[in-house]
Amino acid sequence: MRYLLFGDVHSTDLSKLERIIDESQDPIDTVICTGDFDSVKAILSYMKIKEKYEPTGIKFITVPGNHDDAVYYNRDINLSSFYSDVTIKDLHEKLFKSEKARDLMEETLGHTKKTLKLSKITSDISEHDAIIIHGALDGNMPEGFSKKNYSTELLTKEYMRDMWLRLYSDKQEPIGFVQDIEKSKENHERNFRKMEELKYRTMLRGHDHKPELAKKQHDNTSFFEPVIDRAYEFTESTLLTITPGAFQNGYYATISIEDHIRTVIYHQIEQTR
Ligand SMILES: [Mn+2]
Repeated sequence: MRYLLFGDVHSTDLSKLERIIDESQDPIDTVICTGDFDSVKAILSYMKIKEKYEPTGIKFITVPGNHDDAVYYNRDINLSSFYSDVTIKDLHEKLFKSEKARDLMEETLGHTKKTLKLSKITSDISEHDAIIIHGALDGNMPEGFSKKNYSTELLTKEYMRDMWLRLYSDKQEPIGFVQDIEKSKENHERNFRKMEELKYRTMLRGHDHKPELAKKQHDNTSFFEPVIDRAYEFTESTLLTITPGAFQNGYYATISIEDHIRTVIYHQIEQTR
């Protein structure tokens, strides 16, 4: 079984997915999207792909991101790092003018996380399931929420945390932002503990735009930036968190499962925006 994982679309046209699906060496069985579409155009390009490939037997799984929630509910979040001239209100109004795009958002927003029976596909021997989520089960919430749109009560809701929790953490240094390794490690450890508690062996996620692979083996948590196009193999005793990076920057990942071995490959295509 081969899964295609991508997310953090941020207005990118998704027609390039066609080539990825058509030219994949092993056929793709399931396309998994972790959201953050932003624009109606991006949503409609996704639906076009979905409508083309679903009849061929490819399954599509979509979970929403914090941006999808913000656009749908018109909750203002700072978009300045994404667009110079677009506001959430603009995106919200456009969404509500497109019945088709709004339908997909309503369908996905009803379910903020999904589980996938990765193991049951290749074997009857029970293995832990995978979870698909935009943010994480534990980690750190970004700072600077607008009190008007994000009440304390709303931020403590589980579905909201699922979409906002970050694992990658950074801190400001004189030369700019650098990864806060200690904080990132603590986030990964907390998230893995939650995965163990809920019996998930694999997490497929987005939200953090940098590609990252985190693993927990024999109580030892580590994470790294994967080399593009290199195959990483994991036996069933390893817990995995797979963050493909933003599709906005051309990143996606494929995961293959065979004889209980999960093979993960990170890919990057040209920037599509
Ligand atoms: Mn996000």
